[in-house]
Amino acid sequence: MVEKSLILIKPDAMERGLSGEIIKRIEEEGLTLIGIKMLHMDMALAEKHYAPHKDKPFFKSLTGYISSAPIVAAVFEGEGAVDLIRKIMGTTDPAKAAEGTIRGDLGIDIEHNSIHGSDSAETAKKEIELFFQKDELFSF
Ligand code: IDP
Ligand code: MG
Repeated sequence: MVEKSLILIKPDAMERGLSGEIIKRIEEEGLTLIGIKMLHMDMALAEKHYAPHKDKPFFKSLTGYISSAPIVAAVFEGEGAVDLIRKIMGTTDPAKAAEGTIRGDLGIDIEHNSIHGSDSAETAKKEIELFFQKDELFSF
């Protein structure tokens, strides 16, 4: 199935100049970049985006972190985009993520793990609507 998925390039990656490297790794796997912007998330947007984690002990720290510096939000489209991006990202904790994955190669720790990626097609739809208007997404 052709799907869309949202990624966020997190502050730890932005601060180290890794946005191009991360986008390149996803494009190289055959997915198409159809929307991109740079923004500084405020706490309200951070709390909406991470609402599924609102009862977790790390929620306050996570929302503070994601809103601590400018980030890049991007939408990729392609066959199986959601699962493919999860695979390219690697597992949540960089210490456990495989070599060759974004988190395994570039992540710092379980919170500062360089990239967010949608975890299902339904979540992707909701997340994309939080960050992008319809006319900010393109097709080729
Ligand atoms: P995911 O990003 O791989 O989908 P989730 O479990 O959905 O992982 O967690 C969302 C984000 O919350 C993670 O990417 C990471 O930044 C942060 N996070 C997850 N678990 C922990 C933790 O145990 N301590 C601190 N931050 C965490
Ligand atoms: Mg998640």
